[in-house]
Amino acid sequence: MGTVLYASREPRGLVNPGASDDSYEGWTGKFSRNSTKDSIYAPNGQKPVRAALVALVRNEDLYDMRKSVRELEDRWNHKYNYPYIFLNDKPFTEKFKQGIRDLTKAKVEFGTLEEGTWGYPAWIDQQRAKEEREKADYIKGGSESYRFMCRFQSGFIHKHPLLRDLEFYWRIEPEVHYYCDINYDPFVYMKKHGFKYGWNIAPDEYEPTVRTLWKTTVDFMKENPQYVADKNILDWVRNKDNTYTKCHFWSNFEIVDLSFYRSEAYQAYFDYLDRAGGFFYERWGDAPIHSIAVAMFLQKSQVHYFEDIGYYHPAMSHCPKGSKEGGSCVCDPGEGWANDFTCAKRWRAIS
Ligand SMILES: Nc1nc2c(ncn2[C@@H]2O[C@H](COP(=O)(O)OP(=O)(O)OP(=O)(O)O)[C@@H](O)[C@H]2O)c(=O)[nH]1
Ligand SMILES: [Mg+2]
Repeated sequence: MGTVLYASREPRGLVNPGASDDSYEGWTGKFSRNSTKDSIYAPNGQKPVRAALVALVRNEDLYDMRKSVRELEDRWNHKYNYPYIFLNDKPFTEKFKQGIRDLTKAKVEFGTLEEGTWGYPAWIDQQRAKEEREKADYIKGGSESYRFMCRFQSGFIHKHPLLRDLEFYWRIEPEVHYYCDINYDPFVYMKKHGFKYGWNIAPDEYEPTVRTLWKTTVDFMKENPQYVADKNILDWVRNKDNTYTKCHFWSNFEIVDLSFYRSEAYQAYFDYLDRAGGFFYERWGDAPIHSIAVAMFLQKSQVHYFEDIGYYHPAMSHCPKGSKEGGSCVCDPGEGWANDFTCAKRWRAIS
């Protein structure tokens, strides 16, 4: 066994139901299960957690998505064979489906979005939305489809029929990298520890995209105090003077107990935001929305920082501490220190 860098925080010998020969040894350890044959992790076997890797994606993202799937398979899923679910606002082409299926022996499902989950709700003033887009001189500011995407990922993805039976999802995106081997089952890890939300990189949001998100959230909390957890994590998103820190978990990587998004509290919050119109009059992202919901409705002990997972999404990366010695990682330990970001430090500082 190699050096176990996270021994104090990570479980040793995590036992999966029905898989007593599968022991967790941290990302530097070896996968000690002897054979996948007939095990719960066989491609068509029932997994210990009802979970899937899920992406909303366009047909034209095929090659960037293939890169992500290839790495996920090589670094992790070839041993675990969790299913994939791909969703699209347009029907997937045969080329897309085959291009993904060629990369994995796990089950892969493809779905299109349900009516009403992509586009404008009736109360949005589309003329005003258009004018706001034309003024928005920030990244993706002029994009209408990006806003549909953020609204869908905030309020509807967990309700899609293909996800209905899932307990957990791991969100994936095109063009990301998984730098290190992952030698355990993060779904089992989350479930065993009662974690509802798992994250990896936490930057701060660009203010012009969320001008009134915090004010709207404060109004929501005033009107719905019953939903706010007693031992919440609001200090991560709220400064002492009640302004917004803009800290958010980067949702292009997130592992989530979907009962959290399906909860009455989360639904009420999404509905409130949707009514306020900021998906269209500003450019509210699903990342700050998920994150504020985590801060309001969960306790710190229900949220896991996957510091051990080396990860890159265009613009930012996280290279785990000790990755040089770890052997399997390909990131440069001198770069990608997202865990030194202000919001990651703030996370560690709050109780
Ligand atoms: N089907 C579909 N998927 C989309 C659309 N827009 C974005 N997506 C997907 O939604 C996810 C997030 O979109 P991205 O464009 O990656 O947004 P981002 O991560 O904020 O920005 P990037 O820096 O460009 O990656 C990705 O998986 C995209 O493939 C769309 O119009 N249709
Ligand atoms: Mg992206």
